[in-house]
Amino acid sequence: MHNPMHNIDRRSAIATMTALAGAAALAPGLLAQTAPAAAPASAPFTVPPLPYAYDALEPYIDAQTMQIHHDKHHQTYVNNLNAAVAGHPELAGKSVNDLVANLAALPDSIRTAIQNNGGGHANHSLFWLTLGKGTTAPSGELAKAIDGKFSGLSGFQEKLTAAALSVFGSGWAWLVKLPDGSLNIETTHNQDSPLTQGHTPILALDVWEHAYYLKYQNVRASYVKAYFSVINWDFASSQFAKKA
Ligand code: MN3
Repeated sequence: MHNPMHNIDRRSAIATMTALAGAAALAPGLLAQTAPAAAPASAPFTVPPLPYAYDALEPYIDAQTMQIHHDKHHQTYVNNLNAAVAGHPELAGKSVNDLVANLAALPDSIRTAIQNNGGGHANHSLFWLTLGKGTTAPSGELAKAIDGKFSGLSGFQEKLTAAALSVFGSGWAWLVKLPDGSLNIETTHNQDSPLTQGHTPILALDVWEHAYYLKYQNVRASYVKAYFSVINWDFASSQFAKKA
């Protein structure tokens, strides 16, 4: 079921962001005078709207999990990230991916906060995009690369599953593109991002318990199995095709 309220909220949120972005580009001083509550300089980061309804991934990922995960967990990372960069005008204008890719360049006092909360924002923003229903297989260069590296989709599934189940505690399993253009499967702990290692995420699999506990409880393996039914291969294929 499509929730019309959700769409209206999303449209108006997009319209507001677009208007603010346009106003900021044209007259940043004016924006600060006229719309301080909507876009305070101290809160540059926002949670991107889900590109589908909360229940779009049912029955594999349930609507309640999606709603709490997106609206509460992701929002908390964004709030904490905004708090971390407040008072650091030298970081203004940097994207979250920039921040996470260059942790070593950050002030000591906020590096860990950016690692955890910038990572949380970057990782979840990508996670939502890598999910979807309707595309069943990788295409183009990604399809060839998966065949070459993993001897096909089932080999890939086996390897990503093993990686996801190997994460002790909270973390992520990833399909990434390495700087030499090849594919790799890796894991990160907590909210660490492959971007910090210079790797480009192609697929993101959140294995924190908050990603699956309501529906799957302690059985991470069932959630990981279900994940393979809701991979947005169109997105993954386009992500792989992007220049590093
Ligand atoms: Mn999560």
